[in-house]
Amino acid sequence: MRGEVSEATEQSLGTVLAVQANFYRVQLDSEIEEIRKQCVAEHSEREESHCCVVRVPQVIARASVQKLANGVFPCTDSSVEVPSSVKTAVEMSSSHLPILLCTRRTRLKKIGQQVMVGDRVVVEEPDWAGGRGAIAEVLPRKSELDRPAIANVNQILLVFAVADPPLEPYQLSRFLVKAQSTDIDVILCLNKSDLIAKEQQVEIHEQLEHWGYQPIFISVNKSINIDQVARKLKDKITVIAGPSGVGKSSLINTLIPNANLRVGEVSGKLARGRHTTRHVELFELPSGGLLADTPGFNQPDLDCVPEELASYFPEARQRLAVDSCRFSDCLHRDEPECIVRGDWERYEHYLDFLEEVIKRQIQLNQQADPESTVKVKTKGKGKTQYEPKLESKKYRRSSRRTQLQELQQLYQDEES
Ligand SMILES: Nc1nc2c(ncn2[C@@H]2O[C@H](COP(=O)(O)OP(=O)(O)O)[C@@H](O)[C@H]2O)c(=O)[nH]1
Ligand SMILES: [Mg+2]
Ligand SMILES: [Zn+2]
Repeated sequence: MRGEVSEATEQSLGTVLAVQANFYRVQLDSEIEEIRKQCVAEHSEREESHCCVVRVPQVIARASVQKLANGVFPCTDSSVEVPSSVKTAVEMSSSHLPILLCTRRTRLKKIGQQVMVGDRVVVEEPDWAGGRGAIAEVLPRKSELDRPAIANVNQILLVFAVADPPLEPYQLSRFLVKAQSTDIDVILCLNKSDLIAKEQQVEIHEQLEHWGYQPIFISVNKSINIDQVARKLKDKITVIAGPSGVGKSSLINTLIPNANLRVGEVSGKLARGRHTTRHVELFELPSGGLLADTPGFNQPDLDCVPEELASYFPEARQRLAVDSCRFSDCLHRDEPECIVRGDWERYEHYLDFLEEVIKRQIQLNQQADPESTVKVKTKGKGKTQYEPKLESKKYRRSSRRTQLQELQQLYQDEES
């Protein structure tokens, strides 16, 4: 993406790593050397020792510390007030890319433009000295996941264990279907391969090949095939998913030594709690690329429409690619001349999941009656969505709080 950065207007492109209060941690695309030069130019009249207090995360690649040591690099003497809950240190990522703590331009707030983790953004007026910047624009998203809320994810790394906890085909199937329904590429990793015999591994491999997948057998403990996984993650945004206890945190800690995730922690219950905000963060892989954890969900909800379910099974997709059922809206149960129904291993899973998504749709339809608070909205590709109904504006009196907020906004706009 280098070259897109316009020097004249002092704009840089970057990726949002985390959202904390009203601040966004943005990793810039440009490398340290380019920015260092700029920093030297800006601060040449000042004493090096006064100008720059190099503050880097405790664990950082040695090479980049040395690079920083002989240069003039970020100092932290900015006058911008930052809440103490927000990290203020100017950070350098392990991949040598600078990170700025950014605010969102008022213009973006006005047009209701949200900034998500994973968003590609234009950062204006970077203040290299203070490590701050302002997000002026959000580039169009290539994809958008909602749980976790991350934009532009390239792939899902699905992690299961071959033992401890035992590999449950039905649960694996559910995660695979859920992942496939996002339209994002899926990589399947089977951890703890140190716990089973080679013959057992071959057996599982064959089974999953029939499902249409090529699993990578790994062991975090014995460092088996970790390099292979690392290569697949290079320069991509990856979300890691899977049930708890399979070794996701262990894997992230191995791939990113400064992530320091707690191993053996059951985060499922807390993360599902109503009032706990789910903290989403992209961790930087030392050789480039970003990785996010999804704190425990063991039973992902299947929320697709019944007609689409079959397309999330490679086995069914294969059949549908070469032939078609008699009815175009076939749900592949007991319809005549159905080419999907058959003796493939996961057909039973398909039927179970189908029942589940049909039940869910009936529930939604019932809610969609005139008395209810949701309305049906038809989207592109014939998709049906249900959205909360809003009362028409003219009958709604704005609350005092809203009035106050509008006033405050007015003042802020005046100031900026
Ligand atoms: N035998 C074995 N145990 C592992 C391996 N990787 C992780 N574990 C153990 O599995 C347990 C759960 O790991 P954790 O990373 O917390 O799993 P998470 O819930 O998916 O994040 C811990 O006790 C780890 O030490 C492995 O490759 N082999
Ligand atoms: Mg974990
Ligand atoms: Zn059919």
